[in-house]
Amino acid sequence: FTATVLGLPRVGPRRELKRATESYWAGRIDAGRLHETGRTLRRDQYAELQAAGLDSIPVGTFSYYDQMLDTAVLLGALPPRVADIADPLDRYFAAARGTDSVEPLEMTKWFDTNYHYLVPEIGPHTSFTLHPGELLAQLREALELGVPARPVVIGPITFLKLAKSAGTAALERVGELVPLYRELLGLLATAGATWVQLDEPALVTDLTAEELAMVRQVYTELTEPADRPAVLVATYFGSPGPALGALAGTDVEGLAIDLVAGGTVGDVAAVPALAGKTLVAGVVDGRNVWRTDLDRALSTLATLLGSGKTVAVSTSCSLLHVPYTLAAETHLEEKLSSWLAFGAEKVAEVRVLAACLNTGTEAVAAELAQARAAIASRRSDPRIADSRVRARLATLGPDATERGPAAQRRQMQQDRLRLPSLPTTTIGSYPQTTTIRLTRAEFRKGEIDRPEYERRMRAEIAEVIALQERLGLDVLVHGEPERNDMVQYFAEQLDGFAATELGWVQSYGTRCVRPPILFGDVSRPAPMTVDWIGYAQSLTGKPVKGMLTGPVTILAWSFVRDDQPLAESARQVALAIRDETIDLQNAGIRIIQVDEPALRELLPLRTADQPDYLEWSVGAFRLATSGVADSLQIHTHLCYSEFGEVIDAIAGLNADVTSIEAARSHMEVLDDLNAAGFAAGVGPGVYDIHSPRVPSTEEITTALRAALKSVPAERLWVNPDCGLKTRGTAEVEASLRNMVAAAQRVR
Ligand code: THG
Ligand code: ZN
Repeated sequence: FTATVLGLPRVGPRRELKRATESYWAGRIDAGRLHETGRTLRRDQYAELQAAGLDSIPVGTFSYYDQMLDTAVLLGALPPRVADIADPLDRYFAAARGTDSVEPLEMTKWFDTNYHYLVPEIGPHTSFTLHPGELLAQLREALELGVPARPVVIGPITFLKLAKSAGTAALERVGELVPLYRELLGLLATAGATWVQLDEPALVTDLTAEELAMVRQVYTELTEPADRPAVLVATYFGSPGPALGALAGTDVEGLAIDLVAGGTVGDVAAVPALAGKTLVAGVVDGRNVWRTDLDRALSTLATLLGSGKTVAVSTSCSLLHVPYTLAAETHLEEKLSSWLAFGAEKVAEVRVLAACLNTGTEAVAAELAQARAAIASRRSDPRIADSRVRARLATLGPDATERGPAAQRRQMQQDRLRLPSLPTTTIGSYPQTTTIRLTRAEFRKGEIDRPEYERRMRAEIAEVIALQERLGLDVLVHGEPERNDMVQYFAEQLDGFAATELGWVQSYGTRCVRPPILFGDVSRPAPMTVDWIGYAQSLTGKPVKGMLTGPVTILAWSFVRDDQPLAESARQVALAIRDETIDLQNAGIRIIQVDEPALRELLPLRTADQPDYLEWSVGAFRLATSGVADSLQIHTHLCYSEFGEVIDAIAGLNADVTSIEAARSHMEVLDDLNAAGFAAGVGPGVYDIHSPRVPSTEEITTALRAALKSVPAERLWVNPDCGLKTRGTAEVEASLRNMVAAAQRVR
C-alpha cells in the first residue's frame, strides 16, 4: 500500500456515538441500536476514506469506549470484579465507568496527548486468553464492504508497559502474550487480512537495554510463523530511537515512524537493516490542525526512498486527536481556514503525497499549488508576528519572574487578609446547574441580550457568595457560572486564538473537548474576568479569589502553533495573564488563583527533554504571577495526580498557596513536597469531589490531622480536591458544611 492513516476517530462527525452510548447508559436505547450506530459510523467512514483514495484502511480502531480497554478484553485481562457481569457489553462499560458496586479501571493520559485511556490491571488473577470475536467481526464487516482493511491492535509491549500491576512489572509477563498474538495473527490471516498493524507508541519512551532486547525477542517470535499477515509495527509521538534497530533485526515487514513529533530521516538512515522493509512515513501531522507543507514532506519522502526501502505515506499517528473535517466549520475566517487541515483534509494530503510518489507531481499540480499558496499566506500574515507583543516580551528583565522573599510576602499577606489558621476555601467552580447552561446557550444563540445575560449571571454569583457566607468559608470564589471550559473561556477573549464550532476531539469515553486553535501572537484586548470578580467582591467583606487559567494549561488544551517553540507561545500567554492579574489587583482583589492542572501533561516523554520543558513552563507561570505586589496572595491549583516527576517544579512555581489533589492519594504528596523543599501554603484536597458522596465531619477531621503530621498549621489550607462544577448543589452544600465544621474542630 502507499496511502494510509494510522487510526481513526470514532465519536462521529456530530458526536453520534457519544449520544448513542449515553442513551444506552440511560436505558433509552438497547444494545442493538447502539451497535447499529457503530456500524453506520464505520461504514460511512470507510466509504469516505476509500473515495478519498486510501489503499489501506485501519480497522479495529473503532471503540465503544477506549482502545486499551478493547485490548484488555481481547487478551482476557479484565479485572475479576467485573467477571460475573454476564452481558459482555455491560461488563465492558462496568470496567470503563464502574457501577454501584464495582470500581472502574483507573484512567490516565495517553502519552503526551489530551486523550485518556483506561489502565488495565494485571495481577496474579490475570490469566491471559484470546477473545478475538470483536476484532474479527469488524474485519469481516470491512472486507464485505470491499474495504482494503488493515486490522490494528495495540502491541504487547505497549499494552503491558501501560498496564498497572501489583508486585512484579507487568512487562515480565510478555512471554504469556506472545502465543496469543501469534494465534491472533493466524486468525486474521485466515479471515483475509494481508497486513496487520501493531501499535507500539511505548517504543518512543526511554527503554532499558533489557527492554530493547525484549522488543527484539518478542517481534522475532511473533513473526516466526509463515501463515500470518505482513506485520506493521507503528511507533508514534516521538523518535523510536534505538527501538528502530531492535525492530529492524526482526522479520516485521513494516515500520511506521512519526516524522512530525521527533522522528527524523536520520533515525532511518542510521539503521541500514531497514532496507527491504516498508517504511510508513508519518509526514502528515495527526495531532495538530495545520495544513502540511507538501514540498517539505515530499523532500522528506524523497530522502527516505532509495536503499531498497518501500515507502508509504501516512499520518504521524491516529486521527483520533484532531476534529473530523473543516467542511463542518461555517464561521472560521476563510484565510485561517486555508491554513488548516482536520481529519478529512489530512487524508486528502496523504493521497496527494502518495500520488506524487506513484505517478509524479503533474497530476496533483493544482493541489500542490494551493498548498503552497496557503503556506505562504500563513507565513506572511501580520497576526503571526505582532511587534507590540514581541517588543514587550523583549524588554522584560530577569526580575519579571521574581517576587519578594516568600517569608516577607507571607507576613504582608497575613497582615492584610487576617485569615484564621487553617483557612477554608474552594477551588473555584460551583455546580453548573441546568439554568446556568441554558442561560449561556440562550446568550450564545442571541435569544437574550448582553444586559439580560449579565443580570442573570450576576444573580448566580450573588447566590454563590451568599451560600459561602452562610457556610462560613474564609476565602470566597465567584463560582464561574460564565465559563464553559477553563481554557475555552480565555481563548475566546484573547487575540491569536480561534474557536471551532464542531471541532470535537475525544478526551475519554463519551467525553469530548473542543480545543481552541492558537494561530497568532497572543494579546489581551480587554480585561477578561475583572467585571465578574469585582462584582463578587462588592458583595462581601471577605476576600474573593480572582480565578485565572495558567499559560501552560491554556496551551496544553489547545492546538498550538507549529511555527515557533511552545516556550515562546507560553511567554505570550503568560504576559496576557499577567496583564489580567494587574487589572484584578487594581480592582481591589487581594487573592488571585492561577490554575495549572495540566503542568504534568506536557512533560516530554523522554527524560532528556524534561529539564528544558520544566524550565520554560515554570518560567511562564512565574511571568504570569510576578507582576503583582507582594501583599497580593497568589494561589495555584494542580490536579490529575502523578506529581512525582514534577514535584521540584511545583516548588519552583513560587506560589504563596498551592491546592492539590490529595484526597485519593492519601496525603502522601505532602511528604514529597517537603522533600522538595516546599515551604509555602498548601491545601491538600480533604475530600474527593469526583464522587457524589458527602464526606462526614469525622473523616475530614481525620484527613486534616493526617495532613498536620506533614504540614505545620500556619501553612495548611482546607479545601476540596478540585472544582465543584460537576456536582449537585445539595451535596456541595452538605460537604462544605462538614468541611468547615472539621476545620473549626481542628483549630
Ligand atoms: N478542559 C479541557 N481539556 C481538558 C479538561 C478540561 N482535558 C483534560 C481533562 N479536563 C479532561 N476531562 C474532561 C472532562 C469533561 C469533559 C471533557 C473532558 C466533558 N465534555 C463535554 C461532553 O463531552 O459532553 C462537553 C463540554 C462542552 O460542552 O464544552 O464533559 O476541563 N479543555
Ligand atoms: Zn482540579
